[in-house]
Amino acid sequence: MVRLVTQRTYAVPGISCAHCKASIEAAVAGVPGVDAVEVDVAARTVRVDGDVSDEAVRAAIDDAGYDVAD
Ligand SMILES: [Cu+2]
Repeated sequence: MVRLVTQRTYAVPGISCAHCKASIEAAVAGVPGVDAVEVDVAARTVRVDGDVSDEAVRAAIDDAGYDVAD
């Protein structure tokens, strides 16, 4: 079975500190298919690697209390 591994980056303007980083990374790591998640506090971005649902990642970030900018 072919596994599609993609890398996506989400802009999350509300990221401001290490707490935000930890909260979002923990939330997104729980999404099925996520291989890696990295929050860049300075750039206010969330990079997600894996075979994941875009909607599920957005929902996880939202549930952690942050808005994804489009
Ligand atoms: Cu913070």
